[in-house]
Amino acid sequence: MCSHRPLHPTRPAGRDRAPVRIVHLGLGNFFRAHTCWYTEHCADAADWGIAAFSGRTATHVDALRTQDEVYTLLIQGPEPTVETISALSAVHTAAESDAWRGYFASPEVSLVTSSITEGGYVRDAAGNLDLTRVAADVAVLRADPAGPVTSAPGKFVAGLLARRAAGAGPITFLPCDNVVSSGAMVRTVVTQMAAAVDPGLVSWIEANVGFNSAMVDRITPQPTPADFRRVAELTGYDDPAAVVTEPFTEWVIEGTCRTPRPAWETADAQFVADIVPFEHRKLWLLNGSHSLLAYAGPLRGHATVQQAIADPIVAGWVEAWWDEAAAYLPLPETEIRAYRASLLARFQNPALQDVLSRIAADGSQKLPIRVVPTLRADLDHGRTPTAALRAIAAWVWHVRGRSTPVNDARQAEVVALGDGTLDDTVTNVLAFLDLPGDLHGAVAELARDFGG
Ligand code: CS2
Repeated sequence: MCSHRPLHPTRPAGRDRAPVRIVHLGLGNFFRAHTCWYTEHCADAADWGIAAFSGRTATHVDALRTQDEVYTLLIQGPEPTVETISALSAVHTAAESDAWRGYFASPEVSLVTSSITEGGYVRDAAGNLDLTRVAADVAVLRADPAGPVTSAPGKFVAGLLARRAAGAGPITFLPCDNVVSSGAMVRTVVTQMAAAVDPGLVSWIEANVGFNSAMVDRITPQPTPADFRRVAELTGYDDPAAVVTEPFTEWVIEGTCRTPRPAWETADAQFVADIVPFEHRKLWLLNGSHSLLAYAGPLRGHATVQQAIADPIVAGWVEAWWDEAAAYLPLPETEIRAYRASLLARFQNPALQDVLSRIAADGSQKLPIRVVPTLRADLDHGRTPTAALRAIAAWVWHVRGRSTPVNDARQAEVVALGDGTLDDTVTNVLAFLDLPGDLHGAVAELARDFGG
């Protein structure tokens, strides 16, 4: 008897590859749980295909090509459910630069989305493009606009050079990362990269390129072997490109896009005039507590968000952080209460195992936007920001190598912060985060409270 078990997911009937009108950088799990999910579910999905490029590696590209670019999304709610996502029309490795420029040169392509993490935009501490780290790409593009580049700003500018040369018209950037004012941020790095490569491109960008900010939210851990097994049980096939996520999802986009976009509002994305309250609510309450958990949790022996939040001491630290940060959110008390309750339930989701090392990565990029704003606001109001300082104190141990290994966009500098005594590290960390040195005593005491 031969088995009819399919080997992998296949494109569902009626979901042929849609024409590519979105080019995306960063083929990670979050993108496939979030942006692809919204594009899959919008009313005009048949008109909007995504061509996605992996940022650095070729992860998932081969698997996705084998299975018509479709993959399984495992949604871990009270009951697990699976969906086949078919919004990808093409996938490419980071090295396929001709294909990248080809999409930009196509007038059909209207949007550039990205999910490349905070560090992917290659900014310095002041938020400008770090020209020293993109110098090689600048040199390549000056010599040859079709030359191979590796940084995201380099790729964006290579794409725009191709678009200008092809006369393909306006285009819109819509970044999907956890940063503040993401549209303005990308405008800055793209414009600064353009100025370094070809100053004439700057005015072309001003005239032709839109940049929208967005707040994105869907907790998307690394899939575990048990998740892959669950996908196989529920679908009958193996899917090495499967993604695991939670039921909750949110996408809030600021303003109107300069060029056509999918009707994402039909999939419950929100379009708002002012993104800032949404960004602050998410970055401070969700991501801020995530970072606190990521650095403090391992000091109490926890490896996942779910384990850490089940520890009453850690949960108390999270609640204290939420009290502190919520004071600066211009939102009704009831809304904040409901959001906190929903966060707690999301962190407790027993079907997810969100490893803290995932969240601990890139603290240099995350703490300044997740924790430091509340810390400074408290200082300005003459209050002691104990919960924020506890997150910093936990990071002190992290950079000293006591919890999960350091993995940071500014690796060498961050590792060096851990040199010397604990007091030295506290001094280094405060200086690195541009915080007042007179916080030293409070941070050192909180660090010692963790023990060790
Ligand atoms: C996490 C986020 O990686 C991190 O630091 O805080 O990936 C978080 O899971 C998402 O922002 C949730 O939307």
